[in-house]
Amino acid sequence: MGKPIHVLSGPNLNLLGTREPEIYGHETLADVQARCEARAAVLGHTILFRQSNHEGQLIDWVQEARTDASALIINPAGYGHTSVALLDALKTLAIPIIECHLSNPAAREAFRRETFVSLAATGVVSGFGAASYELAVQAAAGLIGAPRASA
Ligand code: CA2
Repeated sequence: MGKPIHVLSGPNLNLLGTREPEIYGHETLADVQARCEARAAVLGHTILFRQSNHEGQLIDWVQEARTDASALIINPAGYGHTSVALLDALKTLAIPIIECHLSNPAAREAFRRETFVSLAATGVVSGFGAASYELAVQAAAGLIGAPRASA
């Protein structure tokens, strides 16, 4: 089997399922992880699933993905809207990058309509709740091994 697909989730997503279910759904991050692992298994891939509330930790994990991952899925949460440093790290990757959001940020407050991460992403999946992560795994699996288009 090849390298795992790395799945990163950003700040506050450890609390998923505990508030704002009308926006983010009732499932916990452990439920989301189980969905990703099941979908990846069907597609012949494995998952490394991690969450952090810390920008530097997420950047360290993005850098790790340069050598250890076949693709990167990232829900940057609030850092997507603020972190040039995360964008800079993502731009060093030569593997597919899928940006993933539970909600559809484009349909919410103006400050959520832009993410720095999108500038480095191969593609974006938003608005399908926990299924966004599964769809991102599906998309990543389809891209692994394909040459990465550059902007
Ligand atoms: O829709 C998404 O996945 C977001 O990345 C979630 C972020 C938000 O800042 C982005 O604009 C869109 C917020 C994550 C909040 O985490 C939660 C904590 C508890 C319950 C639900 C979500």
